[in-house]
Amino acid sequence: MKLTKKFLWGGATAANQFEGGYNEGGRGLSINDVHKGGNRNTPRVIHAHIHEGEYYPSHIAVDFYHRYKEDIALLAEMGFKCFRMSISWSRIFPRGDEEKPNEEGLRFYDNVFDELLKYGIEPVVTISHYETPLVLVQEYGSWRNRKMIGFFQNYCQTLFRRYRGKVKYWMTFNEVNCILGNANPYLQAGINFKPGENQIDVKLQASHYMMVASALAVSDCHKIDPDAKIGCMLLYPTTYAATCAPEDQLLAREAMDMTYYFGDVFVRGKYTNVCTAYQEKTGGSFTVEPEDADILAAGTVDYIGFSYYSSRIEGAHVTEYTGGNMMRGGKNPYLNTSEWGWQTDPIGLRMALNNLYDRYQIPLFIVENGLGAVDQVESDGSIIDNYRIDYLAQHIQAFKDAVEIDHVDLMGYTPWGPIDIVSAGTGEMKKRYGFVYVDKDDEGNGTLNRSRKKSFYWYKKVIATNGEDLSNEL
Ligand code: BGP
Repeated sequence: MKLTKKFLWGGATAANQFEGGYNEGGRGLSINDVHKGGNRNTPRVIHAHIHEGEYYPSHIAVDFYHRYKEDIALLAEMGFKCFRMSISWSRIFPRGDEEKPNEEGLRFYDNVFDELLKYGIEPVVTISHYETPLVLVQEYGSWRNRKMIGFFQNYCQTLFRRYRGKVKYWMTFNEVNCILGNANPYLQAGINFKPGENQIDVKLQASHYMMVASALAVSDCHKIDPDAKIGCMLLYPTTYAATCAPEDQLLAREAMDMTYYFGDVFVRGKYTNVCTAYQEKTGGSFTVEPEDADILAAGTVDYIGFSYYSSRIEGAHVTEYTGGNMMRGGKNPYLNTSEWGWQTDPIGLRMALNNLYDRYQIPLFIVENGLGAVDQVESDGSIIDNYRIDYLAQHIQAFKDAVEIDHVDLMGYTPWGPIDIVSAGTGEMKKRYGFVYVDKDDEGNGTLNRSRKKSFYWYKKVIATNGEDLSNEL
């Protein structure tokens, strides 16, 4: 099997890290607008409101809001077949609980989709990528509250009706499985734990409401636009046992339960034994309404979108841990790490594709992958990012192997941040993933001008040859 001509080559972004224009066009605030920047060693701090004089990376981000035409022209120049982006929920519903949407917000995305389609680039849209409207968090407690299902459903129906025929690929919640693994699932679920709260109950309840909301979105999407496809989005942390001790094998298998907890419900439409066993093990409890089982069963996804950056190990004697933003694990002595401590493991991507396809047998879409690195601008303005080319070439080879040798059904590949954007984990700018450099630093200074890196020309060649020529020769 070869990659087909329909293979969706592209790149991926999220509004909160890319778009900016945080107080323009009638937009309301989202959870990320009060999320300060940090760095490798200093975690990002969450404020209750905007503090005058403080720098918040999402406010301007890299200003796609005003520069979308220039940016899309650059994507088109690379030959993109698709572009993954997210819609800022509070641009469409500024508070989140209104009945009627903000027309100016809807119009902005019409303009973006029209611009993409002008070049034959398919929009791939995440409905909620790390930015719940702030009012829903502060007045309703976010996904602790069942009312969120109705607000989300209204938001989704609005999008499906408005963009019917323009958007053929949707995804519901970004990396939703990180709710269970994260100490504080602020980005995924708008939840910042209160003192004394039963955290596992809250996590299971929020997960349940989000799974019901996601299933309703799938059913509504199919009804409103039968030609569109809608998937879930999971972070996939390929996990190896630290040793061949059977106990370590068991621990490695169990470490994946938090991911399959969501995958099973999204794809199979019910809580499987993995899910009920996990609930029992954690001792958590949550409320389910009688209609929920039917909703979950009816709203199963068309494909699985997933992010893959690195793998991890699990076992009884793991003592050293890796870097990572949403999920961490044991350090693998056979792998090299990035400047942020993320392990590079292309074979782990081939494993991820095989594991997911074996288990679910529905099409897969790699919607995030890449290397966050510091780039050096040379005196002539060029940026020679061979490290990024190496990383991506190895991962592309790995997924080609999964398709060509293992016969996995893969729809496309959208590496993270094709144009440099703000880091979700640290809020930094200097952690760059792009083919296009953006002149901005960690304090928000810079012209925001765009320039092409060496990888820009390399990725253009990769797309033009449908992944046949991965060499670093240009
Ligand atoms: C994923 C998120 C993205 C993105 C990416 C890279 O977890 O879905 O939003 O940012 O990781 O991580 P970071 O930005 O922390 O380097």
